[in-house]
Amino acid sequence: MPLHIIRQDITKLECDAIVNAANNTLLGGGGVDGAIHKAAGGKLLEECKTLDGCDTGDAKITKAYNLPCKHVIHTVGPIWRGGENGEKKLLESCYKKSLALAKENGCESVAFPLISSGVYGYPKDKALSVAVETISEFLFDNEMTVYIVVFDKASYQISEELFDDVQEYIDDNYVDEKEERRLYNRPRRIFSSECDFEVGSVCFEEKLASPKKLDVSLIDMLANIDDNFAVTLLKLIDLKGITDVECYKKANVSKQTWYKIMNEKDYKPSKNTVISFAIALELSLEETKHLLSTVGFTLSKSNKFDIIIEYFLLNEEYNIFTINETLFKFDQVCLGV
Ligand code: AR6
Repeated sequence: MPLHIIRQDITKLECDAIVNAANNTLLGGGGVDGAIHKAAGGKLLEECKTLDGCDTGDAKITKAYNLPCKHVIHTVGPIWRGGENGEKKLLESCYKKSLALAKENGCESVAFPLISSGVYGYPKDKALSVAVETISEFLFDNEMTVYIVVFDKASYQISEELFDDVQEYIDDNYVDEKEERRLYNRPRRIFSSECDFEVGSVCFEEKLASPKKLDVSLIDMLANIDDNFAVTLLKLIDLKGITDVECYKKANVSKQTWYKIMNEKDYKPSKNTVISFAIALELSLEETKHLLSTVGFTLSKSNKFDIIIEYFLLNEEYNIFTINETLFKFDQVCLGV
């Protein structure tokens, strides 16, 4: 997947380049800068001394010495001074310049820490949004795997309002497996008075999901067609009027996965990939279920991941990165993995 958000020590990553949140001298410091210099060894400092420092918002590249990656890209983030002093532009520039350097140097994978979000005081949620937006924009025109490395989970915050909303939705909808079995064993008539569906599957979903009006037009158009996933996907892309590339980029799915889906007859995409496409195509809940069914998947009430996806589909929130931030916060696998 082109953009991963992971929790790791960046000095341990074996990608082509890691990015260092440095200061203008490039001569080392605390935080991630200190950790990178320590792990790379003294030769990194020797090379940094030859670089003549670095302006805020700019980036420079060195070798990685004892680190498991090949290069270190040093960038200098802005110090947070309330947000009205050009901090956002400078932070965006850090990501853009670092990605441009990575590209120039043939890097296929790059890992960023959350620049400026430590000693330099940039609020972590805002720093994360800038990182995600700037990197996604770059990935629309470039093939690269980019990691945003979040050191501690506490530093990773989706807005409190969104978190509370999703939590409430999970609480209202989550059916733990034992509880589900117990309820399913109850006599059928308890359910039949509430809806006409079969006990044990759809009934539960219809009853528990918010009764939002669903757009079923695409479902109608696809009804009774026994197409496989690739064919259904292509039809949906046409119906939505976007290009194949726009679709897989928006789904945060790699070009390789796209080619496999389209060219390997027996290739079965993961549930995660199918949902990523559903989000990219801005499908409704019903349409998503239809797409999932072409590969034999469904959404379940005993799976937090599924409930979070359902929440976003019902709320028509299709920003895959917001969804991924939320999944991460709830300890679920992110989309596009
Ligand atoms: N791996 C991944 N992320 C880390 C690691 C690690 N090993 N260590 C810290 N972080 P900071 P800044 C996270 O303070 O705010 C230095 O002294 C950390 O949790 O390293 O840009 C420089 O020399 C935080 O979210 O960088 C500069 O003087 C993020 O990395 C100044 O600090 C960035 O925190 C730069 O400050």
